[in-house]
Amino acid sequence: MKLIIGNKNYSSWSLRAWLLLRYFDVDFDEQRITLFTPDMHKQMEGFCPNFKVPALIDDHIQVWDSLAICEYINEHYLKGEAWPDDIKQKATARSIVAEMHSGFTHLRNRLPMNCRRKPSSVQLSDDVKNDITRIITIWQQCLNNETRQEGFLFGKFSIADAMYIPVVSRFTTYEIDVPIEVQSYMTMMLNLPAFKEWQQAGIAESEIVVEDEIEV
Ligand SMILES: N[C@@H](CCC(=O)N[C@@H](CS)C(=O)NCC(=O)O)C(=O)O
Repeated sequence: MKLIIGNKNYSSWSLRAWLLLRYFDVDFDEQRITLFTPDMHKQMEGFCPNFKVPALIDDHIQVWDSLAICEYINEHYLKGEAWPDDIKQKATARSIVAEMHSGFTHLRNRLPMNCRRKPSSVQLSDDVKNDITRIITIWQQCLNNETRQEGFLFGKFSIADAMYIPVVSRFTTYEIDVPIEVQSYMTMMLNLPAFKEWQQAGIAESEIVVEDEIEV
């Protein structure tokens, strides 16, 4: 099985699928595309029908889009383990994942993931602040549920954590103020060996995507 990803420093959608595979120790090869270079589409040819990463090739099966990949991995390799067991929790998990996948565009545009960024704050519009407030509310509601033992959004690690890991990275590198329980969750996520592996590889990359280097 091969996962096609973008630059580890910048490609937040790639990180989501990659982290799920790594966290659950699913065996896969990776192929890195250098995003926004003149031959990006040529590198993607045959793998990424929508010319975006991530994409997954598993024998004769092709899956593209981060969420579709997470669902495929969950069904075919994890026996459903990557969603909460409880139907109510699963419904909430799917809802917040969908909210991430289809929304928070102000946050995503203004605060692009940049693992290499030395933490510093930037000016935030009201729209970005609203996205941040909504994400903090989601996380607090998940984390305040006392039945959740392991400290992830739904107790055990799930697709929800994988989908929000780039936000954890962004909140850290753009020095977003968060409540203490949210900070504890973020610290745990940042310390996941799989995330550290991705982050270190991202930091070691040399390509610069100018649009994703935010100064003020
Ligand atoms: N909804 C897609 C978004 C994928 C996406 O936008 N990927 C970015 C890299 S993080 C990309 O390939 N950009 C290249 C382009 O837009 O030309 C997903 O969830 O996989």
